[in-house]
Amino acid sequence: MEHKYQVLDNVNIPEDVRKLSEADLKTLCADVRDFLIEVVSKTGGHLGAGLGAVELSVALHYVFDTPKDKLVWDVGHQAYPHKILTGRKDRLHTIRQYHGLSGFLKRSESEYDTFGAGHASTAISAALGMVAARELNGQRYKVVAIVGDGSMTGGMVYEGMNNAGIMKKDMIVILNDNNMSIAPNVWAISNYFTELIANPRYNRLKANVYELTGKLDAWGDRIRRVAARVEGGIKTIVTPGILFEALGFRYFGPVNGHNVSQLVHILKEVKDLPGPILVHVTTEKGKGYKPAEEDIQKLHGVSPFDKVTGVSPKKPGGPPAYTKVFGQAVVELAGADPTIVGVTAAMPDGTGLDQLQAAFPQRFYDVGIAEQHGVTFAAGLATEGCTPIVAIYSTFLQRAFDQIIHDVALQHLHVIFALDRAGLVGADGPTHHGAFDLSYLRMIPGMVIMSPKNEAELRDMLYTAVQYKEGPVALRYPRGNGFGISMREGFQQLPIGKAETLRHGTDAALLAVGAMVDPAMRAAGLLDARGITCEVVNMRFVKPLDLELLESVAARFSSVVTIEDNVVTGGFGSAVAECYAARQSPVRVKRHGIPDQFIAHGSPEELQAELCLTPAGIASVVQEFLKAREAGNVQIPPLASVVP
Ligand SMILES: Cc1ncc(C[n+]2csc(CCOP(=O)(O)OP(=O)(O)O)c2C)c(N)n1
Repeated sequence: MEHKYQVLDNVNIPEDVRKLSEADLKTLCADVRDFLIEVVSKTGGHLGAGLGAVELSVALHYVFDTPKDKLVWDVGHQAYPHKILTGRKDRLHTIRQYHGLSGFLKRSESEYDTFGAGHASTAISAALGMVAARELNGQRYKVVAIVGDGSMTGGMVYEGMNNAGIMKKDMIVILNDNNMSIAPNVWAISNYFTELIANPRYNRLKANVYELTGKLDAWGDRIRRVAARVEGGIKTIVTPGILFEALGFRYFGPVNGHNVSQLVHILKEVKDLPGPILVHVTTEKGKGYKPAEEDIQKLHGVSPFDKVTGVSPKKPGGPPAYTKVFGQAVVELAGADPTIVGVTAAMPDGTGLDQLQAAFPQRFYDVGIAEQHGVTFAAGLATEGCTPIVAIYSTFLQRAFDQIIHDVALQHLHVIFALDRAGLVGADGPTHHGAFDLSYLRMIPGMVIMSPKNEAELRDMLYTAVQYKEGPVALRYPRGNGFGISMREGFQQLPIGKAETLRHGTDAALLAVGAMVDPAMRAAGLLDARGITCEVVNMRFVKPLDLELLESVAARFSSVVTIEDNVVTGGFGSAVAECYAARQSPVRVKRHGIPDQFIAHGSPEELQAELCLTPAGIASVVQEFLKAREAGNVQIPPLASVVP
């Protein structure tokens, strides 16, 4: 750290925080905020949420005996200040980089990261599990779950609270309420809170009751219980509901989450209270950094930026992103077909459905961070003649696996799933890679799965999906930009289950899907120069497979390489291998894709290179595969050496 930070320079771990006077905490917060802006302006990463959680992070580590006491952060993108305070400030500049710190919570990274996260709404359940373990093991420590208001739109939160309310064990939930998800939050309960915060009569009464209970330490729990009843009574009179209390939580708040002394005060007060406690903390996303306060949505996640202006250097105008092409195509199709509706789970911008929202607001639904509900909601729409396009990132659709099977596919409902961010996503890492969708969708009867080789094909596939009325269709495409190829007006319907042969060859057939088609073509170019000629097929459909094509390939080639940016286990290559195995074909299949491992974070280029998914990598995999055969390698290698 070149910079001088008055208090932070002497703070490395929470023990150091706890040695500070309460007066120093304010300076520490200012230091953490400055440091966070300084580092993230260079590295890029999540900014707004962390800035809003500075005081909360400091106060929590000040009051609780971490890591013995467990802090369980939801999602994890707000945990940069927590990372700064827990021995990682000197490595913060590596965040989200290859071999650097993770942008989320990661148990293997620090003992202070008690539970891995990246997907929303998990903290209360995980914390409750720790509470149950604590009781079983006869241990004594505090467990605190910190959940954002956006994450409170996820159903798991209520499953966890309901269970906690029944178990009645000591635990604390901090509701970090900044009234924002990534986009403006769509939480019906936020109206209740707005009223709560705006209602001075209730707040005054509440403060009095709270003061009273705080001053009656000597009388212990009994008086607190009576006071709580009084407090509950007041609330029912002056607030529209007592949701959390009904779930068995004692509610405290709202507390100003940027007043560190007040936070420390209330955390000390509730720390030893029995039973489930909820502390409602109001914060501001981007707090203390003007550009982030002014454009919270944009500065949620950022690329490196100028600290003074908050502006990132303009990237050279490249080809349009898949997301944008998708969003535009949805609007065009919706213009012609009034049955089309769009469904997003808290990601209107991220999925490109914001374009539909602008053009046809009445046919756009943001259901919150509620992928499961979103899918079944779409199923309901489909039963009544709507054509729902459910746009959810590949990784988040994992949440709705049963809903896809039970509510959509089993009833043959025409729901279109648009899976953005399929394949390796890069810096967000293992919690966010879209590495599994081909596997988890392929097994579902009646599901049509396609993946475009470029952005023009994405348009045609979306059109094809809308026309195909017989059941669910999934369309998966990668993060990032297309190729900038010229796009014709209108759309072309593709024959379901038909592949496209892009070049002919004699030595091997490379069967590729989606984003892997281009590198496969380039790999074939590299192999040409080495005297190996490959046929390259853009499979287009992972389900149904083009059996005629597979038949023709088997008749002409003894070596087939499948290429996908999905795990090889149960993915596209497995589908091809299953086909050939079913008819006992002698064709040898090499499945190339993401191995059966969780892939760390890094730039897409670094990860592709590591996994041999670049043109050069694919070429070397194909060459090795052919070499083994040419050498007359009749020895059957041990399974452990060939199973990826
Ligand atoms: C299951 C799931 N769906 C979507 C997301 C994408 N996502 C990341 S953060 C976020 C908003 C979270 O809002 P909140 O919990 O209020 O935290 P804040 O950023 O406001 O601190 C969303 C939708 C996710 N992480 N997990």
